[in-house]
Amino acid sequence: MNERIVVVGAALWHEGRMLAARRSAPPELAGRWELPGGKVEPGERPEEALVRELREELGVEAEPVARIPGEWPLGRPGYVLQVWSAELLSGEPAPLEDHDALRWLGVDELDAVDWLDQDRPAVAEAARRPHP
Ligand code: 9L3
Ligand code: MG
Repeated sequence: MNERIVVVGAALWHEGRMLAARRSAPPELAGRWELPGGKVEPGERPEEALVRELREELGVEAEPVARIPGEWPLGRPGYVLQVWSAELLSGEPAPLEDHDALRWLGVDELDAVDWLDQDRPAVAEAARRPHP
């Protein structure tokens, strides 16, 4: 069986800046920056997974706004990254799970962090498109 695992990431915007999160695990990804998110669970819609992951990882409420066209293969076979733009509704993001630093980046600062390879094109696409 060809298992396909969708990982959702959020280009989370607030006041014109996008949130970048630095991974603390696993060791091969630690220190690299990503769009926060995670695996879609069986029976879950991707947008639901995104809301859940942002709650668990950052302690915030957020609303998915639009899918960023495209899909980026991840390192593990069968895994793909899909990205939504999202708007911060409430809460102050904190690195509660899997991250050890957060940064809000303006669109002219997006190159300031060492993104995971697969996230880099997704971040560029999200920044090019209209955002909340
Ligand atoms: N991943 C890559 N970029 C992202 C996210 C949220 C995740 N923006 C990769 C890292 C892991 C896998 O997807 O190999 C599953 O992610 P998680 O559930 O550990 O966050
Ligand atoms: Mg995650």
